[in-house]
Amino acid sequence: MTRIREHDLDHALGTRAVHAGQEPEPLAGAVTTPIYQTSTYVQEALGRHKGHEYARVSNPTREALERNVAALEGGSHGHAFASGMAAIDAVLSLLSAGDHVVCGENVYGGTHRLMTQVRARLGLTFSFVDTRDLAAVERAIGPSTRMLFVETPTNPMMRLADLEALGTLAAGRHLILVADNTFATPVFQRPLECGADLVVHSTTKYLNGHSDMVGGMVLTRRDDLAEQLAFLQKSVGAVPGPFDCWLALRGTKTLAVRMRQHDHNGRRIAEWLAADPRVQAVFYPGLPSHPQHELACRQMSGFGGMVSFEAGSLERARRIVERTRLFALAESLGGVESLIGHPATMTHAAVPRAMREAMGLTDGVVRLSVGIEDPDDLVADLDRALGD
Ligand code: P1T
Repeated sequence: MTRIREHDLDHALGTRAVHAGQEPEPLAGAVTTPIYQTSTYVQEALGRHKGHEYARVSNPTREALERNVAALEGGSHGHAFASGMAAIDAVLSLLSAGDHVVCGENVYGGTHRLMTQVRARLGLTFSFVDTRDLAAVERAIGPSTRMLFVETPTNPMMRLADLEALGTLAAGRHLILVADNTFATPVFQRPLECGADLVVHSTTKYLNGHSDMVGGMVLTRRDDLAEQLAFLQKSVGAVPGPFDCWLALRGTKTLAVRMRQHDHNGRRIAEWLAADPRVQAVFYPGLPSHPQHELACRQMSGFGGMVSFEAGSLERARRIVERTRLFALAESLGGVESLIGHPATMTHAAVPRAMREAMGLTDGVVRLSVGIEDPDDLVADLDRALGD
């Protein structure tokens, strides 16, 4: 179980990003945490060792990452997993057959697939609701409900859930509130401070930031949940290798500065798209026209680089995603380079069409992961792609 040290929380977020969880390495004084590329650790005598026995259970590089991201989220414990999906699966493994989960209807397609096509077979039950609507969430809670799982902003419709209100609701009903903070990152939103019990991340995205590894994290302030997660981490074994942890740790050092540029570019592109008659609607919480803009300003300190828009039809969407040059047509998000995607056929293809359409995720929705390039170049790229 990786717990942060008191001094990991000493400083502001930008400083924590660079330093938290890491000490100069004692052997040679390397300022960068080494990659402890080992599967096991020598024991001096039976039961006597330096705190590590086997690398599925613990690894110093992994622990540095776990402490670092826990400190960024204002948590006390971090657990790293081999992917965002493995992190979410560990969270669901806290439950038992017969337990019920209330989940946001608009979550990443892979999260919906894991719940409905894997975990449901093993005895969990799920209700998918619009988590913008507190009354709908309350109505979905039944006697066997144990967990409330939300994304905010949601992927890809950029809808928000009121974390403080949900935190109060979850505490009153003894539910575990889980927030997927992949889109906002701890730079702009810290769900644990609003009452969430667990934060999950796909570290593949902004935390790593360079599109060169796959990973996931779970962060918490609760000792009881941290203990269970550590047990699951070693028992199931869906752990990341030390090199991927090292890449993610290198990524988090620049998280605060990268997010500033993602946010700057995201706002610029959202405003530009909103003013363009070729675009039917723009989904971005930083726009005053976003129906939850007021909540966004209260709950988030920035809005980031994820922007979705309605192009009008599958044909229009296809034309746009195939014509951009800087925005690469690809799954994933959160890297320094801009990506463009078509959720209905890519990230959310596993979600039934009727459910997609009910939440406005039509075949015309295009999703942008706005990178940190010069925003003038990004606008010019989109302008050309939207043209006839
Ligand atoms: O890809 P992985 O690291 O396993 O993370 C899954 C995941 C979890 N949560 C959110 C909000 C996500 O967006 C993702 C992965 N999403 C994409 C690959 C995507 O393009 O949306």
